[in-house]
Amino acid sequence: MHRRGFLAAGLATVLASSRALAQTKMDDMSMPGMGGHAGHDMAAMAQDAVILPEGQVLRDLPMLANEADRPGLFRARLTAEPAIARFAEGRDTPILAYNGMSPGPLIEAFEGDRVEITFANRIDSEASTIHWHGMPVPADQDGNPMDPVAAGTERVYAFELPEGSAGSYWYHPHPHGKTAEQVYRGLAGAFVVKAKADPIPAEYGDTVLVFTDLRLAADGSIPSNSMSDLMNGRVGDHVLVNGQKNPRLSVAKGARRRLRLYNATNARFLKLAFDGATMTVIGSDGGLLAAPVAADEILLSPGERIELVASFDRPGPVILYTLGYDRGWMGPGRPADAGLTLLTVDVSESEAEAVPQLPARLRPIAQLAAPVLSRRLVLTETMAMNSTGMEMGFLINGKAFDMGRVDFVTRAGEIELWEIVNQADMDHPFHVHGTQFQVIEHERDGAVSKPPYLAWKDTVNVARGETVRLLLRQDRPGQRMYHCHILEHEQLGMMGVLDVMS
Ligand SMILES: [Cu+2]
Repeated sequence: MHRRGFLAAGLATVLASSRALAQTKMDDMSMPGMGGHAGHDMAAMAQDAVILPEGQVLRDLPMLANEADRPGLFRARLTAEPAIARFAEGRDTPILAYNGMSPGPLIEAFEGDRVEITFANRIDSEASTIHWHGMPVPADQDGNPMDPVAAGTERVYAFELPEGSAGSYWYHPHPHGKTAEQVYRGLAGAFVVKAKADPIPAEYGDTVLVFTDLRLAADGSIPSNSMSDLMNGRVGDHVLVNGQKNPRLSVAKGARRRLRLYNATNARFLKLAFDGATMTVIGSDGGLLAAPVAADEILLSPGERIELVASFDRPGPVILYTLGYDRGWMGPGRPADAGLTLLTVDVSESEAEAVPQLPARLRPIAQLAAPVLSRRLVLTETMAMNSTGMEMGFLINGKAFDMGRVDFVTRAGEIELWEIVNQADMDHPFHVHGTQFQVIEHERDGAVSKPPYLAWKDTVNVARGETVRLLLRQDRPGQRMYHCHILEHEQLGMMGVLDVMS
């Protein structure tokens, strides 16, 4: 590995402790040249200097090859290791990669398959794990921070994909205190579980679009988190699609495309729309909806996924772009979030061959029944001065995460109502491990609204001042995490432990 990469990794290790970071003096934020703390200033300089190429042909994510010798088994290796990427002309960028790539290879398996993935951690002197975000895997296979894979070691993650589990999942590290950094340095990948009988016409294809959020310093390196990043969550300078900036896709007029959109950024909210194509939502985090729903725009908060069918009925360039969304921002440097072009689709004048219509019904979704109990989780942010500077805290029910503490005990198979109350000044996308839940209502300023459709989800945005109620059932025993998916907020305490008893 490059010497510069070693230095970056070393600096990151020094800065890693969340307490040390949280206690960084506030005035470091506005001082350029303060090493790792000056991320935003370095980023501002970098924006002048670093230009990423646009308009390359959208690449399909390389697939993780199945090495199994029999049907029904998916067996492979994933290695997390330092690598060098080339995002900008003439600049090497030290990153962390799965099997040498970022995003990591696309994993595709089928309902009913058994999965055995050997994970090798070759990150310099840092523990890691693989968390199978949204997937119904046993607690001891889910890459919890309590189950670290030490640097230089490996382990096997093994689990079954139950019938009915088809959906757009993803994988990323979840080690204690290092999740945010390992993700923004490059570790995230998509895991698609396919249905044996899929109601979406095969003619629509199946295109995975993983959004990540890159910040590059002028020398091509990825700067460490600044104090502003820790407070607000890290927002980068370049939203990438499958690792490319504004790539191009060519389709014929009248074509329909099935798109799986992944927000794999640390903290960037993506309010998305097509200019020149229509969108129909067909799936959420946990698989297909009961029926397709037309949409003009989609808010995809960090950690969320959505499945769409896009219809390209007008020739010419069509763009997938962002609209503005105010998710709350502390201090200066709120990033411009509107008007980013993420993807350009060239729709030709020639007509596509006729394709089947979307079915009116996709799959049944049974509404979860009456809960046996309800829990209230109140999200707050605190800021306090102490002897070493300003300390930020992101809390659930007044407590910061403690790996040795169980916050809630539940029973496998019992339906619970969770009321997530956001009393903070920022939106917090709330994620629960190990299961899919159903959002039943949102409440804001006394006004209660229902979600537009019933869906299986594992991550839901809870806007500032909002209360979200959801029904949830854990089917497998063991300890499960729940947390804010702004990964810097998770790092600074907005996470808890649910112990599921059999
Ligand atoms: Cu948060």
